[in-house]
Amino acid sequence: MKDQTKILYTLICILSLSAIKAQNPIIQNIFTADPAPLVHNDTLYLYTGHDVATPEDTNYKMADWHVFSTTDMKTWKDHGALLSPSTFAWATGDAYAAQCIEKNGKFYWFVSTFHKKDNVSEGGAAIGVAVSDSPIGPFKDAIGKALIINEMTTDMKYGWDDIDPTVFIDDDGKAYLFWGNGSCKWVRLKDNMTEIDGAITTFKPKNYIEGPWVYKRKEIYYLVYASEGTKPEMIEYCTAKNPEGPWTYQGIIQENVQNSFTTHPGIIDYKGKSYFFYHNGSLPTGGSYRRSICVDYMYYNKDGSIQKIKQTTKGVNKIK
Ligand code: FUB
Repeated sequence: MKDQTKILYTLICILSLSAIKAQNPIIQNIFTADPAPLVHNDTLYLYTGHDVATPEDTNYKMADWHVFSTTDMKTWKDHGALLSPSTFAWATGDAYAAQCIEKNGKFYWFVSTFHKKDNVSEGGAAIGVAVSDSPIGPFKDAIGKALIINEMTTDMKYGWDDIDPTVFIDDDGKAYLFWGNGSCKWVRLKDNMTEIDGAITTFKPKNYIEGPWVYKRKEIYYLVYASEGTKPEMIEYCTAKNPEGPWTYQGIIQENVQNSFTTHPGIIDYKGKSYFFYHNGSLPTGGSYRRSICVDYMYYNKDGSIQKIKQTTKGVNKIK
């Protein structure tokens, strides 16, 4: 290559890589976890959890759920804390993983938090749903009670297995709720998105821990989840020809992340590219309870299998 061509080639490489590499973690003003992307009207909205634990804390402290948006995958607008467990009169405790999905012009934000001990539940993790006419709220409790309570599933003998909801609407309009720690559970949702329709099914994909994300691409259904990995979590996946299964294990798509025991997938196509959102603990003073959301490109092989994610987090010097 001539010198000038070499310089031009190097410049093109630097520019194309910096688009995403430069910004991981993408949110640097607060600690965020459990990313859930949604595309609406050419804008990508990112629904997140919010870690407020101190560096000394040894468990989660998650105050509320935030929304960010972008139209260029580089600049992120912070819409603030648009929902918290206090929105739900029946809830108490932390704002665990959540996902917002649109149906017929309404936005349904499925959240995991904890149920008060009362005449409905003995307590434990529960799933609620908030609704709004806009992706950025205002959101209110859609049903005034939890959609899923701990007592509805009994295969896991602890109280925090009913977490991490993901909702998928198939091409025929049928909606499915998947969730769970320790085992993956699913149930059909009625057209109103606020009632379950039928019995809950429980199953255990290979190495499954939590954080399911279900979607369809080119006739293949994908179930991506946080897995046992080498104990800090990894991300593995299954595929199926039907959202009701059976699911076939396909392998690992993301290895351990920097400085966090958990990680959590959020997958979406936007403006012709596929994106993989996840969290790690790479901000200064970060860690397993002070996490940060990152995004990297996702690539599929011709047969629909997913290539390993190349994590481009570099870490930053200070929380901005
Ligand atoms: O953020 C709290 C919990 O950690 C989530 O519900 C899990 O998926 C894990 O990320």
